[in-house]
Amino acid sequence: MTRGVLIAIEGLDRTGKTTQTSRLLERLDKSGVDATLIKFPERTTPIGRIINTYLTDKAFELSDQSAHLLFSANRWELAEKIRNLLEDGKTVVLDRYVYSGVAYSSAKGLPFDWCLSPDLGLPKPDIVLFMKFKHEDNVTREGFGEERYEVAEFQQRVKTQFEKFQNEDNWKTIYVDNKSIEEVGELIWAEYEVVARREREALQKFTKLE
Ligand code: DGP
Repeated sequence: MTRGVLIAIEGLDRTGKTTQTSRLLERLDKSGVDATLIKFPERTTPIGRIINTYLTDKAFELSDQSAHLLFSANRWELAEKIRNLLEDGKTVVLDRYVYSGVAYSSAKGLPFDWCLSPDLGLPKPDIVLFMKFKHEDNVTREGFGEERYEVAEFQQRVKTQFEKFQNEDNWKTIYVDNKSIEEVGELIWAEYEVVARREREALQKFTKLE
């Protein structure tokens, strides 16, 4: 059996990640692919509940370092589940992952490498789809909500940090400006198919060697 595909969908707040991850799940399901969606932060775990309070209650004080380590610990809470699903041949779609962890905390001024280190050892995605507005105006025009990080100026700094990953071998940028939900969905699906085909071909080669 081939290992399942691990896909992470990343991006700033309000780029449509949640809409696209659930559409991707539906399409995988219709295509007969056994897939699971995991959204980070996973707010229902013991650590996730603290993160939820941190995000929604601005009076809840936590040092930036503590907040960062909680977000990372939240990913580690789910790491074994992700690994087991992949080993069972299931595809796993992540709505945010390590890259959000590093981008949001380093945007606050914490050192980039320090931010990355607690996540080292987590399952590496086969592909990271970074949803992004090409034109900055589209970020600031979007109305942000009430949560802690939903401030346009901060989002710009997060974007700069995210872009430091753009030369990673598993990184693909999806531009969302002026595209319909369906058009963005097609771009994401095309990227998924490339990775899924690569996994199948790798398995065939391996089988031939046996
Ligand atoms: P979401 O549920 O996707 O809207 O995320 C909630 C907020 O938390 C959002 O502003 C992005 C931020 N966030 C997500 N993951 C992390 C992380 O690992 N570290 C930090 N510092 N912030 C994160």
